[in-house]
Amino acid sequence: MRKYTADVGEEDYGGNVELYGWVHEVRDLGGLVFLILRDREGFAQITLPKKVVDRELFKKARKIRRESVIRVVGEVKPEEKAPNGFEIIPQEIEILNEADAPLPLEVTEKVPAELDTRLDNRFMDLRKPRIQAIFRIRHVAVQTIREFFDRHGFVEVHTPKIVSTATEGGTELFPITYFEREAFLNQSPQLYKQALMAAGLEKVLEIGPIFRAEEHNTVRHLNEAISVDIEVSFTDHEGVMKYLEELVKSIHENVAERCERYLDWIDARVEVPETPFERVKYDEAVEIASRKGEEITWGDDLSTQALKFVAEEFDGYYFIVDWPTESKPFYAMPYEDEPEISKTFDLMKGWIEISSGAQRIHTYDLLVKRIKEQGLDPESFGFYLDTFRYGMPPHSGWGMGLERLLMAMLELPNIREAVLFPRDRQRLVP
Ligand code: ATP
Ligand code: AMO
Repeated sequence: MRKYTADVGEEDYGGNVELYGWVHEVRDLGGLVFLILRDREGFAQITLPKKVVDRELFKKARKIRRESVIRVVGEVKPEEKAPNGFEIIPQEIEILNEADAPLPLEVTEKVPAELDTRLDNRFMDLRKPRIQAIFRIRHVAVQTIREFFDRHGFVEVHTPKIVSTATEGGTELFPITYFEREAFLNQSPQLYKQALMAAGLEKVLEIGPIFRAEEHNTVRHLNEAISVDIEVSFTDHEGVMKYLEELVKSIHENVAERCERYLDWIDARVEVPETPFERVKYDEAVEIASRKGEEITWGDDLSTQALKFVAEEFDGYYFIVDWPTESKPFYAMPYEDEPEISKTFDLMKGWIEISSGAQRIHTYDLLVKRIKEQGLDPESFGFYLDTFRYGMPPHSGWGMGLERLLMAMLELPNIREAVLFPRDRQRLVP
C-alpha cells in the first residue's frame, strides 16, 4: 500500500508498504546498508542486511547516490533505533531518477549554508524539512484566511496588477511597457477594492501580489509580496480592526492545531494571542519613543528606532492608532472634530508592521482636496474619483503582508524565509 513515511504505523508491522521519496542518506556498514528515505512528511529507514535481502538489491542500494528519487516496496518492522520506531526491509528498490554528484547544497544540513547560497539553490533548500515546514504552515494560514472571510460573507476578488497610477505614497513603482504606453506593477489593490464598494460588493477579500520598488535591503522588505486585502462597506476603522485581530487569532489557532508536525520541524511554538489587541495612540507612541531619546517631529512616520522603543513596552500584537493625517495616504479619513488626526491603524508585532488600514474618505470633494494636499494630481485618478460621485458607501479596510505575518508568527529572522522564490534588490533569479 502506498503511504507517506509519517503514516506508517503499528498497523503496518508485518505487512508491506510502498514509499516514494529521495535518498536522504546512505550508510554503508559493510554487511548492513541503511538508506534514509525522505518524503514530504518525514523519514523512513530502509534497512538492508546483506544476509537477508536479495544480492542484486544490496549491491544496488549501496551505490545509490544521495538525493536520487526512489520507490521502495518492503516489509515494515518495529525497530527502536530507527527514526520513527520502524524500519523497512525492502523487496524492491526502483531508482526513478539518479541524482548527479556533487550536490549544490547539502540537504542534511551537516554543512551550514549562507542564505544567498540557499536561495540560489532554492529547490534543494526546500527539501529540508524545516524549510518546507514554513510553506506547509503558509498553506494553512492562507486556507484559514479564506475560510474566515467566507464565513463572514466576503467575496474573494482579483483586481488588475498592471495599472496606470500609484496608490501608496512613499514607495516606488516598477514601470513597465504596456504597448505604446507606460504602466506600472500595482503596489496595492487599494483603488480597486474601494471601487468595488461603489459596485455594491460590500465585503471583499483579495489575496494577491503587490510590487514595491523598495531600494533598500532590509529583513522585512520584499519587492514582490503577497498582500491580504479587505474592504468593507458601512463600517468604520474599528469594524475592520476587529476582523483583523480575530483573523490573526484564528490563523494562530489553526496553525497551532493543524501544523504540530511542521512546527516541530522548525522548533517553533505558536501562542494564540488574546483579543482584543491593545490600542496605542500615535501620540502615546511618540511620547514613549521621545522619552527614550528618539527625536520625533509630530506628524512624521515613526522611525525604525522609534518603533523599537515602543515595542519594548508591548508584548505580542498591538495596534498603533490615530495617526497624523499627513503621515498617511490621501484616502485615509480624518476625524471630523480633529482633522489633523485620521481614523487609521497599523497592526504591530514588536517593531515590525504587519498590517495597516483605515476608514476611507467616501466623499468626492474631501478626497479631491486630500489628493491635492498630498501633491498629487486628481486628473490621474479619473476612474477612481468617478466611483465617488454616484453613490459610494462609507467604507474601511486594510492590507496585511502575508510574509510579514508569517515572519511574526514563526519568529523568522528574515522575511525571505517566508517566500519560495524571493524578489529583492539583488535577486531576480531563481
Ligand atoms: P509600509 O508597508 O507602509 O511600507 P513598512 O513597515 O515597510 O510599511 P516603511 O514605511 O517602509 O514601513 O518604513 C517604516 C520605517 O522604517 C520608516 O520610518 C522608515 O524610515 C524606516 N525604514 C525604511 N527602510 C529602512 C531601512 N532600509 N533601514 C532602516 N529603516 C528603514
Ligand atoms: P501598506 O503600504 O502599509 O498599506 O501595506 C500593507 C501591508 O503590506 C505589507 N508590505 C510589505 N511586505 C513585504 N515587503 C514589502 N515591501 C511590503 N510593503 C508592504 C506590510 C504592510 O503592513 N493600501 C494600504 C492598505 C490599506 O489601507 O488597505 C497599503 O498598501 O505588511
